[in-house]
Amino acid sequence: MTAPADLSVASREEHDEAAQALFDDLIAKDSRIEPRDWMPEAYRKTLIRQISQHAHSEIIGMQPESNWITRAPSLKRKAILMAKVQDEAGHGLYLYSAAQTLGIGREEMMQQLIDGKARYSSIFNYTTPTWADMGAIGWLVDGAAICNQVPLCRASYGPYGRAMVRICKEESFHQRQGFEILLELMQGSEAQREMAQDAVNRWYWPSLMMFGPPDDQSPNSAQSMAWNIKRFSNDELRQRFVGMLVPQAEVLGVTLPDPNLAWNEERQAYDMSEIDWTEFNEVLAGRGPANAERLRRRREAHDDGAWVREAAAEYARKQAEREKAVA
Ligand code: BYC
Repeated sequence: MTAPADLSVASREEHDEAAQALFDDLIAKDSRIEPRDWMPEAYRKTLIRQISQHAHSEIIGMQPESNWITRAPSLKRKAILMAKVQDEAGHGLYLYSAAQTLGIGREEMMQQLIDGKARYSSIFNYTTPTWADMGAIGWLVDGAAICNQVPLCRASYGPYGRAMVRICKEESFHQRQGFEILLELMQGSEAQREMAQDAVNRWYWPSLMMFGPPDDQSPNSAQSMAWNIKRFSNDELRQRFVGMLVPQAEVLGVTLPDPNLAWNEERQAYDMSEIDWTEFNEVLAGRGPANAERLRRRREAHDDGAWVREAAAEYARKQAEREKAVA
C-alpha cells in the first residue's frame, strides 16, 4: 500500500493513517509483513539493523573456523568443516538478500562492515587456538544460535522469517557436529579431555553473551517484541539455553564453568553467576581478542574479490548491451 507520488499533504496523511492501521492489524493478527506492504520507517530501520548485523555475523563467523580447515585432524573432519563454513556463507547471502528487500543495497551494507561501522556478533571476536574450539563453537555457539533463531522463524517480516527456516535446519547439523567433536575428544586420552574442557571453559561465557545485554539494558527489545520480530527477551532465551546445556554437558562429561549454576525449584530455572558485562562491552567497543584481526581479514578478502565484482559488472553491462541491440 504505497502512496501515489502526486497525493496532496492532507491525502498523504490520510493514506498513511490507513496504511498504519492495516500494518497494526496485521501485527495484531500475527500475520506477515511483505516487502511491498507499507511499513513504519522505524520498523524498516530496525529490520535493516538486525538483519544486516546478522548477515555480517555469518560472514565474519566463517573466520574462526576456516582457520582450522587446513589443520582438521582427518579428511572426514575437513570435509565436514568445509561444508559448515560454506553453509555460513550461504546464510550470509540469504540474509543480505532479505535485507535488500527493505531498500538497502548490498554494497552499502558491505561498506559499513568494512569501515568498521557495522556490528556483528561479539562471539566471533574470540580466537580458536585448538581443534577442540571447533567442537565448542558447534556445541555452544551454534547451540545458542539455534535457541535465538528458532523463534525468529516466526518473525513478522516474511523474507527474514523464511530465511531463518532454512538457516535453523543447517544450524541444527552444525550444533550436532560440534557436540560430536567434543564427545569424541571426551572419550579420548587425558590430554584430549583437557583440551575439550579448556575450550568449553573459554566459550561458555561468550556464548551466553550472544543473547545480548540483560533485559533492563536492552534498548531495542520492547519495540522489537511489540512488532513480533523478537518473540522472547534476551534473558529468557539465555535461560532457556542454559537449561538445554546442562543435560548435554552431563552426557559429554564436561563441566560448565560456573560454580553458582544450580537448579532453582521455585523459579523452575537455573541460577547462575553474573555475566561479566565489562568484557561484553569491551568486545562491542572493538577491543576483544580478535576484533582487529577479523576486520583486517574481511577487508583483505574484499580487496581480493575486487576482480570478481568488476568481471560480473562488465558481464552484466555486455549482456544489457546485447539485449538492447536485439530489442
Ligand atoms: N554482539 O537492545 P539489544 C551465528 C547490540 S550468527 C554484538 O538487546 P537487539 C553463527 C545490539 O545490536 C549470530 N552486538 O539489541 C554464525 C544493540 O546495538 P545497536 C548472530 C550485540 O537487536 C556463524 C545493542 O547491543 N545472530 O549464530 O534487540 C557460525 C543493544 O542490544 C550483541 C543474530 O544476529 C552481541 N552478542 O537484540 C556460527 C541473531 N547483543 O544495533 C554461528 C539475530 C546485542 O542498537 N539478532 N548487541 O547499535 C538478534 O536476535 C538480536 O539482534 C540480538 C540483540 C539478540 C543479537
